[in-house]
Amino acid sequence: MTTAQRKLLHLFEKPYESITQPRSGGTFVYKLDDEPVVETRVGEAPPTTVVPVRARPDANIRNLGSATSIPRGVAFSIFVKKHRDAAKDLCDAFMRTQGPDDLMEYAARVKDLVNESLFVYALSYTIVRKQELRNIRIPLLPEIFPNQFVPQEELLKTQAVANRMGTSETSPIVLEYGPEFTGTNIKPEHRVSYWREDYGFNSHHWHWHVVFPTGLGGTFDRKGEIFFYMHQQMLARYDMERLSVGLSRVEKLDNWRVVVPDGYFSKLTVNNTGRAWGSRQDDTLLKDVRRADLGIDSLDITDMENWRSRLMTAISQGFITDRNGEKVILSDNVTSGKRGIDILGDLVEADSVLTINGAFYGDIHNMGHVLISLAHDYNNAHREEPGVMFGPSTSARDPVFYRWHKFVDDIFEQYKLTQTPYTVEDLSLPDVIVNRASVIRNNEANTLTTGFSVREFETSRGLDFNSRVSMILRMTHMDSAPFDYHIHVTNNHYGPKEVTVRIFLAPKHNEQGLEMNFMEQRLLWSEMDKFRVTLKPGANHIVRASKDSTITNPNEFTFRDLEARPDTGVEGEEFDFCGCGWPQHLLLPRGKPEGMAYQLFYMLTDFEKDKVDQTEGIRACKNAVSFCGVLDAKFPDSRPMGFPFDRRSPRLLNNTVTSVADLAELDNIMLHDVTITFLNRNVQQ
Ligand code: CUO
Repeated sequence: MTTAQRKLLHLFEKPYESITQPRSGGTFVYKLDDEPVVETRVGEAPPTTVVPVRARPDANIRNLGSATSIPRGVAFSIFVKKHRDAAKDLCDAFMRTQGPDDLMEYAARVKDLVNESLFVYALSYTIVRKQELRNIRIPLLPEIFPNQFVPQEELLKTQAVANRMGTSETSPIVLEYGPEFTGTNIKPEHRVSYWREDYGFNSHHWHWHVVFPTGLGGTFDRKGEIFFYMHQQMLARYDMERLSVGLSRVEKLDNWRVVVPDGYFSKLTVNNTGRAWGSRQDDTLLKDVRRADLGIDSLDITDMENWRSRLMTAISQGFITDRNGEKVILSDNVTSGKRGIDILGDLVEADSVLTINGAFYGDIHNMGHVLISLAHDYNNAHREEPGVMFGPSTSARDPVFYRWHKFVDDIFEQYKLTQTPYTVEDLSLPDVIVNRASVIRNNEANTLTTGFSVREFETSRGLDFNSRVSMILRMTHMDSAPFDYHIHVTNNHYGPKEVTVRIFLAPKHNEQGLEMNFMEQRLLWSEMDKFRVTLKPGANHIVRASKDSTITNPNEFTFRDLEARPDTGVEGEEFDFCGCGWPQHLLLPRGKPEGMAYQLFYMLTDFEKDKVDQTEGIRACKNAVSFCGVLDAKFPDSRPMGFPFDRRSPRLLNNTVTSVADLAELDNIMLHDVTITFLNRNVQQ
């Protein structure tokens, strides 16, 4: 019997080809009962798995609402309202199905009617959100859309090799790619392309936007706040990479009337026909956008400036104005209702369903992506596709993404600076003392290493080309050697004490080689892990493996992994799986060949204060809760995201904290130096 996983899995395969085409090297076919079976191509194995798909009178254009309004073959983006509306209609239709077979049949019937990227987005969204599909996994994005990760020129080379192969040859065709990507070091910005163009990082960003969709409705806990926090952490980590290659921290893009100095040429294609993403020359001026063909009738830079000034007015006044003209106070010190940062996140992102007053505060973040992505052809004079900034699967490749998000983050930071600094009470944990802490790798303390590893994907899954042999993309990417945290703690309580352990990493020095004060270093602290421990009375030795980090997702599945996967019930590990998160291989920043100084910060807080009341039976996500939350449940930490670095320096016993070392004077906090050395060789474990 064909498993539910396989029945849904192959809907992700060959997104640009007809549903009737054989998949998985010709061994799998969706057989539409009103269509003949398509012959497999010369040399392919005959289908061994034929999945019947009944006619569905409900799966037609009339029932799909606006889902068919985005043409096939063009770029799709949830940053555009018209595209979001199409996504909502398709997601709603998929969500109305009952169980995997029903979804498979419905989706198979509509697949060739809707835009390919929209289809994959909506199917992924449905699998993520539907309770009964918790045991279904989504394959890695580079296998679904290799064109969004590797230039088509490279992919065509492998197809040419396949075409020349004799019928008796069986070994796979291998394409090596990375870590040198789209440009040369003539442009300093390309020094960090190994990170910006990382497959796992871009897959994570796409997946995050599937888990937290814009404007699709649904219930989410602290969605606006997590939008702020996850993107703030992307920036913190990007800045760590920049410092490690001798670049200064990213600067916000807040003047939209002067040229954008850095261009970007992705060399990627929007689909498999060779239609290229637009590119941006160095020193391009942004322009008012007139692209009705993309669903953007009119977007003026003046609109953006108005929205910005309204947002900044709201932050400085401490309240926003809702649609009825009523004041809504912005404060993070609330005991019920939404925090100010959460309201602001919904407003800035902007989520058209959750935003309190979209008509007044606008759509600044989404439209910034659009404005930048269309600077090269703002009025469709050249019939060019948008640039990669257009959508979440590709935008973070472009250096301007970080400049844009730095601007977005600055709005949030302006707000955060209005909040009362944390007090000793907020920060301390009486009778718990962190005596010492360290990280250990190969019996060595506080010396960590990074380098490269290789990951293989089958690009033949996503290409409109059936090859007898597998076409493998061997992608070289950054990686780090695993390590353990060791934390020695004394619990002076009479009984056991439940605590949350929070671990952050930041570079020790700024661009000038100087140690940073608290406020300068504040935005560089990158969350590494956050977990709960029960301390026994007296001495405790906590050991935590880096691979267990709660920001990362160690589960990346290829088509091949999922084909081999048995069908399982929705219980135990299956139920607790929450496949979203930062790529494990980018947990550590690169560091320098000669070693680079970082600091690790450990803070223990009272779990009684941190915990939130959850309804019974929620998933216990082991991974990635810090960036992805827990679906259908409350975010499992009551503190503001980014705590304790999300506000200005606290005062401790009448002394203002000037550096993080001052904060580490508290017994429940520990700070230590760590050196990260980039070895420039394979560190695969
Ligand atoms: Cu993730 Cu702008 O929100 O890219």
